[in-house]
Amino acid sequence: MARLTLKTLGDLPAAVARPAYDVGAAEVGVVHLGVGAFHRAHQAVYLDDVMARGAKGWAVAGASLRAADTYDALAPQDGLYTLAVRSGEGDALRVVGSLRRLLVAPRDPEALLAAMCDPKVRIVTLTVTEKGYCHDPARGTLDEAHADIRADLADPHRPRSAPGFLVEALARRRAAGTRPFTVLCCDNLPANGGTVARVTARLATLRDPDLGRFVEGEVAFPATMVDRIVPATTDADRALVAGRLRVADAWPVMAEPFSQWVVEDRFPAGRPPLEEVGVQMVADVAPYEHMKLRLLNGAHSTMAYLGYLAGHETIAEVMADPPFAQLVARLQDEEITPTLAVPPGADLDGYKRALRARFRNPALRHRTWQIAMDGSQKLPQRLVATARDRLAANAPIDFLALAIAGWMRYVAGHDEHGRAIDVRDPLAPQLRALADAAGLDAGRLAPALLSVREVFGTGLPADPRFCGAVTAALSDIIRGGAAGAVGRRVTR
Ligand code: CS2
Repeated sequence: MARLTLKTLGDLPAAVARPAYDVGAAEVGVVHLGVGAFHRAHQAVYLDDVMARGAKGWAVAGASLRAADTYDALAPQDGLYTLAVRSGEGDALRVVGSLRRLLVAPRDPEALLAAMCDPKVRIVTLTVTEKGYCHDPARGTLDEAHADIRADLADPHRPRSAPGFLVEALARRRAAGTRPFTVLCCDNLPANGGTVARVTARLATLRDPDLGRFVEGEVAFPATMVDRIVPATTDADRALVAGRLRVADAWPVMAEPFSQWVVEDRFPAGRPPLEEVGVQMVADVAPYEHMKLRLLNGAHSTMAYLGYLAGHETIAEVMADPPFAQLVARLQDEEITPTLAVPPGADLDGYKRALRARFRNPALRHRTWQIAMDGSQKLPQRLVATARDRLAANAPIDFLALAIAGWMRYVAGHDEHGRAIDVRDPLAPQLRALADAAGLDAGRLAPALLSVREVFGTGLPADPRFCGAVTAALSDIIRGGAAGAVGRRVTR
């Protein structure tokens, strides 16, 4: 079967949407680090829309910081790929053209640095996942002991980490008299702009205090809230897309219809007209971020751990299990909502109703195991911070504690039938060692895992209300199973 390329683009069936601009002539103005499925279903689509409206100079050079698989799949396709939007009504297909260049950092770090130093590049966007910032998730500061950070300090001109590439490229631009690019973090970190600014400035300072002051004073790191559910692409998805395109696409991306991007409007080097394509340009992203991280991602992680343990493969399956659906609603309504500073004019009830409908989307097949990954990096902002706010208000944390206990039971490494769980997490070895030493005994396992400072910080584990609630929930899960514990908690 022929491949999707600029040459075959014109022969696609009429039902497949395609770029409404001259793709071959598009010029790069954005370098993206972490060119995975989420970027390709989100920021790259908004930029595709911007270019379709006639704005020039905003195509993307997308870099992978680790594996070459995206390059190997998309370079032979001239960077073209399909976005399949999945809903109960079927799949709507669209070929996206904004990704004009592909790079693989470990293969050729110089090529990526050269792209980042191009004066035409005005923005560097990032989706490198939470762990890609090499930071301490509970404190939001650079992890100076991180192996990649130490390597980047030892050999700064040949970086490995995302912060290492930012610092080296900013240093080179400064030396060349080119104005700095704006750094736009599109990951689900709390206060993502400020966090990435802090991490990057700290790394720069460790290299050279003067460079640190430059990053702090001269580089903009606007905050963003990004939202679109994008499950990992499967071989069945590839076959389905090829059947519809009548050419092969080695790596299409599959997404839900919903998409939201809220961006702090602070781009000293200029920006594309994002407000023309549905992006909300605002002065303060914080309330949007809180609402999304806590209500969506907090519920996601809750369903991931407890749902996986109860034998549910996908989020839609979890939502079809009535006690779980009740858990999600009560967690959101009773424990998360009271902690939120609501965005101006927001209809919170409508937002939550829409969220639950998104979770129920039967066409998505979003796996609980996928969301369960990297819990140590996600829990602080998704669940732990909410529990901290609740306790500060002297309010109960029954559902939050159950979710956190679900994570503990999951990272202990065996499911309820004794089968090994493939726990993916940068702290997995440490979590596993703590769990093995404690055994499946809530009175020992909960305090052992609560001692992981990167997740829980130092104050909360010492609070008997927190420790007590988590231990009781964990004990319930260990004794009666996750499904049993959820059922008992929602009928109480
Ligand atoms: C998910 C997110 O995998 C996860 O941790 O919770 O990727 C989620 O689907 C997105 O943030 C939705 O915007």
